[in-house]
Formats: sequence, structure tokens, C-alpha cells
Amino acid sequence: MNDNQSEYVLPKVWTWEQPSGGQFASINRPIAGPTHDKELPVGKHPLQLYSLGTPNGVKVTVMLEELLAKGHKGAEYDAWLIRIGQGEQFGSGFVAINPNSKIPALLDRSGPKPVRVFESGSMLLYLADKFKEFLPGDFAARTECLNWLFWQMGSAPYLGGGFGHFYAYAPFKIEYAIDRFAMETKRQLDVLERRLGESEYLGGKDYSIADIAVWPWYGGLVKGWNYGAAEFLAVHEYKNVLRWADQIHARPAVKRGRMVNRVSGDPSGQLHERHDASDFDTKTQDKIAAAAS
Ligand SMILES: N[C@@H](CCC(=O)N[C@@H](CS)C(=O)NCC(=O)O)C(=O)O
Repeated sequence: MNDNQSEYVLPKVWTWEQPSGGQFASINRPIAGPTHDKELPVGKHPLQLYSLGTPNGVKVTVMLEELLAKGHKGAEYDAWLIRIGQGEQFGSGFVAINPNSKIPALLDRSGPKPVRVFESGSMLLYLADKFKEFLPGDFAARTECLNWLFWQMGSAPYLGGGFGHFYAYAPFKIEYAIDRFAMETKRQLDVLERRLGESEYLGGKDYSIADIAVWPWYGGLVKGWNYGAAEFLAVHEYKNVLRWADQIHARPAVKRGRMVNRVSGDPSGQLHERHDASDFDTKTQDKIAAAAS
């Protein structure tokens, strides 16, 4: 085993002396709260989303596009871009909606008093309850769906903050950390593989917020989108997960939801902000570039 960390001697009390290095080092800090005053913009729709097209952000834009596809006009939304690499999640307006300073954050302005919703799992549940969609009404079926929703909230930090961080973003490769989190990630994929061998969708026979939560992380992983780790993790072993990932990817609302607040990849798949359904046809980055030339 590579023991490049063996010279480290634990101090009595940890202190924050320098950025830890690696991607995100510039925005990481050991304290919460705003770093600067900045009001958030507000658009014309009932729902205001402040986000970025990461797996956590995509969950909510997919849900909103699915609700709109079902005809729920009350799910119309403005999606504003929060560039976390530039520290926009630490602006005072953002922190007022999410004291945890992480995207996504949602403000529902449809009632007499705005309702703030933070944590993507809470947002999915809020929207499912509000519109009575993508969550079974039957108590036992609802509970099974929520089991998988909360499984995602508890598991994905090992995939993202654990495996993804040490595999793709840490300033150097640490075998111990990569081994530990690759093992856990493969264990999680096997949990999904077994579940999707017995059930078409995670919550049961119907597509639900459980699939919407899990797909951007684990669907994206087996499709090779997250961390470019498909070969490393031998994802071809997870046939049921691949079947389910493709099935969900084929949904038009999922394709639209993946485009919103996306700032990387093919320009035709990047809709930096979404304020109207027609933006998908006119405001993707390829169209904006063509109009400017
Ligand atoms: N449990 C949270 C996680 C949100 C999260 O980790 N967001 C990341 C981007 S995917 C973020 O905003 N990071 C910025 C930061 O840590 O400063 C959720 O599901 O909403």
C-alpha cells in the first residue's frame, strides 16, 4: 500500500491553517454563514430555484420538468445559476434560503408567505406532496419509496464526497481512501442491482421521487458521466442498474431537467438559466453563441 500519508502527526487540536488543496479548496472553510451581502434575483414564476447542474441540482430540475410534463402549471419555475466555484452559495440572500450554503435551494412564492426549501430530498418530498405526484398515496408504498429517497441522502455522500473526491479531485491519489470508498460504492451499486432485479423502479412498480433522487448519482455513475469511473468500477456488472438508468434517461423531462443550470459539456445541452419552457429551444449555449456571431 502507498503510505504517502504516514508522516502525518495528529496535532492535539485541529486548526485551519491553509486550504487543503484539490478541487473546491478555494471555497472550503470550517465555518458557516454568509461571506458577503447579495440579494437573490426573483423571476415571474411561483417557484424560484437557485442551483447548478450537478447531480444534486439535477434531481430538482428533473422533478419540476416532470411535473410540468404532467400539466401542473403551478410548477413553473425560474432556475437561477449559482456558481459554487465562485462562492455564490455564501451570499446573504442564498444563505437566508439555505443556511447550509449548498445548491439546490428553492423558494415557493405561491402562497401568502414564501416557503424556503433546502436539501434536495426535502425539495422532492415537498413538490411530491404539493402536487400529489411521484409518491404513492398508499402508506406502505409511500414508506418504501421514502426508504429509497432517504437511502440516497445517506449513501451519495460516500459516492461523491468519498469515492468521487479521492478518485477525481484530491490533489494526489491516496490508495487507502480510494480503496475504502470504491468498496463502499460497489457495495451500494450492488444494493441497487438487487433491488432493481426484483422491482422495475426503486420505490416499486411506478417511477417516483426515489428514482429521481438516485438516478443523477448512480445512473450517472454507470453511464460514465460522474468521475469517468465506469471502467474502474466495472459498472457492466450492474445490469439491472444499467437497464434502469437507460429507462429513466429516455424520459423527455429527464433530458430537459439535465440541461438546466448545466455549465459544462456539449453547448447544446447547457441551459444556464431557465425562465420559460421555450428557453430549451432558444437559449442553450450553442444558440446563444450562434446568435452572437
Ligand atoms: N445534501 C445536500 C447536498 C448538496 C450539495 O452537496 N451541494 C453541492 C453541489 S452538488 C454544493 O453546493 N457545494 C458547494 C459547497 O460545498 O460550498 C442536498 O442533497 O441538497
